[in-house]
Amino acid sequence: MKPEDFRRSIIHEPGEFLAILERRLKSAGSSGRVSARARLLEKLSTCYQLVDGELSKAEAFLRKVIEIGGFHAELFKLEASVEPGEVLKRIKALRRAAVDIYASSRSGLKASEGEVAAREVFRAGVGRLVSIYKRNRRILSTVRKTAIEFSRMPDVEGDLRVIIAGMPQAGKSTLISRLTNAKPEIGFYPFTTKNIIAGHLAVEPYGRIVLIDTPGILDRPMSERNPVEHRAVLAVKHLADALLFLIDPSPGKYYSLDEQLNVYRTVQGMLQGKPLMIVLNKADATPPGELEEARERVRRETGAEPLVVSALTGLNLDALKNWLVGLLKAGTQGF
Ligand SMILES: Nc1nc2c(ncn2[C@@H]2O[C@H](COP(=O)(O)OP(=O)(O)OP(=O)(O)O)[C@@H](O)[C@H]2O)c(=O)[nH]1
Ligand SMILES: [Mg+2]
Repeated sequence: MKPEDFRRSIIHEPGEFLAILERRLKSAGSSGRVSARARLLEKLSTCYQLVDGELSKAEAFLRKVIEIGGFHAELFKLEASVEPGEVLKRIKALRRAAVDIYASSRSGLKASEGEVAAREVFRAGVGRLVSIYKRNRRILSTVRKTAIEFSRMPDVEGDLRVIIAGMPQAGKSTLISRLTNAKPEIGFYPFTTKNIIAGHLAVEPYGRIVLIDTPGILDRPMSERNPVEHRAVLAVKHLADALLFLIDPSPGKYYSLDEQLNVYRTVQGMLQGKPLMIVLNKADATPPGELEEARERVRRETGAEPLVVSALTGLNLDALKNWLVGLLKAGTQGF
């Protein structure tokens, strides 16, 4: 997926589009000494071209979303509450309706007798074209919003995509900023990160690891999740080749170990057996006894050996990096 592909298919905000249409209708057909009928024909054509141009952009966007599928298709559905395929069908139907209105108004205009009759046909044609657009402004507005969101998404192409997941405030953004060139916002409050963020790690000669920072995921059913959490869930489901699950065992943690392990199980269930590492972060801020207790608890409940690190001080980040590089090498050799 290339974010710039989406940039090209951003349609206008509906209010803005209608203002452009109004302006263009005023100026169309006003040059030269042509007949009133020719002027109206030109205005009608301008109106059709503008409406169809906007709809065709929306159509191109939806085709792209459907073609890419996965992450983008689900994110679209989340924003629009309707499948992209359904919206595409609707847009195609609108384009067919627009061309029919244009064709019939055009021949009506040509066949009309006198200026009054011609204006009547013209007004009806323009009115119907504009109302096609107006009646669908809600969904067009959503199409625009989603195209903007997709165009701003980071490039996540690489040889190994690693998602950093965990509950809010586990230290995900701190970790990605330590391991890559990414500069995410790091805050002291949950949901500091609202969108997915990518950082790249070039490992010569094996290739490029893409780390993806995600918003926090709370311990609750999917139906109660907010749109920000959904972005993280979709990234886990569709973008992960491997995953780092961050747990905060420190006394200052926002969420209990129970809650964090519940979210771990949810995330693990979505990964379909892909490589996963549990990372106990904030070792610098956790007393040794509590750290050991947490490590033991993770082992017991997950059967996995967690890696103890501090994203803040850099403790053990080399070991973490080595694990990632190992995965990259294994993947590169496997193909
Ligand atoms: N002591 C200590 N603090 C850390 C460590 N890693 C992160 N923090 C702090 O924890 C807080 C949250 O860090 P972030 O990296 O923003 O956490 P996040 O998981 O991205 O948070 P959300 O975006 O809200 O989900 C910040 O105040 C960080 O400075 C660590 O290893 N040790
Ligand atoms: Mg964050």
